[in-house]
Amino acid sequence: CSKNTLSCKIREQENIWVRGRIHDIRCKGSLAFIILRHKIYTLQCILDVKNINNDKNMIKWLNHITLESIVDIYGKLIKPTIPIESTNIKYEIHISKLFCISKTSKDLPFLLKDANMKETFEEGSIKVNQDNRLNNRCIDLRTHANYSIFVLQSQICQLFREYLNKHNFIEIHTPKLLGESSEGGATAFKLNYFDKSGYLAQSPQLYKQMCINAGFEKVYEVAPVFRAENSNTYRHLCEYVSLDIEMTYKYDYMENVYFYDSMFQYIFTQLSKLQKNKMFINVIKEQYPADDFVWLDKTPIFTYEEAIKMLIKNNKLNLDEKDIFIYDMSTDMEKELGKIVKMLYKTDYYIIINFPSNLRPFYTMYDEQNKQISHSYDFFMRGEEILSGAQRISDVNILIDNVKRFNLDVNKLNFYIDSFAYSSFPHSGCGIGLERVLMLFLGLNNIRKTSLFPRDPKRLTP
Ligand code: ATP
Ligand code: AMO
Repeated sequence: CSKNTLSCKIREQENIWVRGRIHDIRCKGSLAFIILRHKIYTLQCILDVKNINNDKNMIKWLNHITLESIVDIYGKLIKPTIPIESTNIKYEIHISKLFCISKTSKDLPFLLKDANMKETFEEGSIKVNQDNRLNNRCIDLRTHANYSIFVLQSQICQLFREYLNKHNFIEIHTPKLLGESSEGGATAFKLNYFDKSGYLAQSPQLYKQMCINAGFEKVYEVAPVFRAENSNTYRHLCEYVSLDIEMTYKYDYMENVYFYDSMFQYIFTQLSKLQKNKMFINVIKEQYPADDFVWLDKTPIFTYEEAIKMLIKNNKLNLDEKDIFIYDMSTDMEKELGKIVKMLYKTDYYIIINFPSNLRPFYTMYDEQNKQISHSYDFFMRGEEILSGAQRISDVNILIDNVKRFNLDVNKLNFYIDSFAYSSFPHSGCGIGLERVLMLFLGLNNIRKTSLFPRDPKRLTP
């Protein structure tokens, strides 16, 4: 194996070369103790002037070397005779040569050992506040937890692609510069597009459906979407990565709901059962302790009506049953429901179907027996929405009626509506917030922790 990283497997007493950052350094007499860090690994390296021709200048030089500088260290790998207390260090290197290959030339905004500290609810446990971290995200991303978070984020995308590719989906890339907003005007970012105005895509909704109308049958996309959510909540971003699916069905849209569910079952299982992922999850939990995410082999599915009745029965909501379909479940109520489901079913993951039609977007199909009810669904993790979707209206006349009912301009949506006029397969789809899935899987308290360079109303850099 390559010997230039801290993660390679090497034998004791072997001469090795490692490259990493100086995490910490302590000079004492003729000895220097360096903690070298790379990704999630740390290694103690000891410099004893006896091993370098008694050259004390080396210790003087080391006293001036700045934290986070990158060094190459050559030496022998030794198992310490006395365990190094309160660390997970199992080996150390006795240094024979050391070269600085990139020096930190600016004062650090915070120390990495502080940024790596465990965060609990106890006062004073947060050594580096979130703004300081995000203002200096490039340094913040060096922590063990952050490295692990983004390895897992990459894993989720890979598993999502893997599952869908296995089922013969096509990966598509829809435009992000649009002439018309895809989810209604309120949360669309407007922009100048030469002599016209345009919008940043809030979702690939209209385009993924047009791909179905083109006959693609099953499509998915992994791409950023933009929402002008002018509120600084812990779970909304102005730009997030949307995992979108659109697919046809044979008889009933519920076929697709079961398919999305089996995809999540696959993602959760691979995320938590694979040994390499377990290691990253443990590293994250060391910094951000949280209960394990639990789910059942058979996911509970409730109708909106059943969900509201559960809240009423458990005295969380005071509502007349006749008003269920004019009631919009708030985020707080969703969380209460999450607690009830956890108590009764011992799961953090469940599905709600059949939301009131008036709460869903214009392209959502309603139940022909009862138009108040829509053929829609949301998936929840720890009481919070991670997926939203529905059977789509595929009849062009119903679609035009609905566009009008939502006070939208038919002319501006003609490019989309026309694709239905030339016939449309029955289909449904969903959008999934990648950062939300990861935040809730890990039980983190803020979506900014799972966004590489988060965008919120106050933050456009770095
Ligand atoms: P989701 O993104 O989960 O689909 P949404 O975009 O539909 O949610 P709402 O359901 O309207 O958003 O709101 C979800 C939650 O976000 C609210 O219950 C509230 O906690 C928070 N929120 C939304 N808008 C604001 C706001 N303007 N100020 C503060 N909090 C807000
Ligand atoms: P919706 O608007 O509900 O549906 O979004 C789908 C999922 O995206 C995530 N999400 C967000 N994540 C971070 N920051 C935000 N501001 C934010 N807003 C939404 C949530 C949510 O469940 N076109 C439909 C999907 C479809 O029907 O196919 C849509 O975009 O996890």
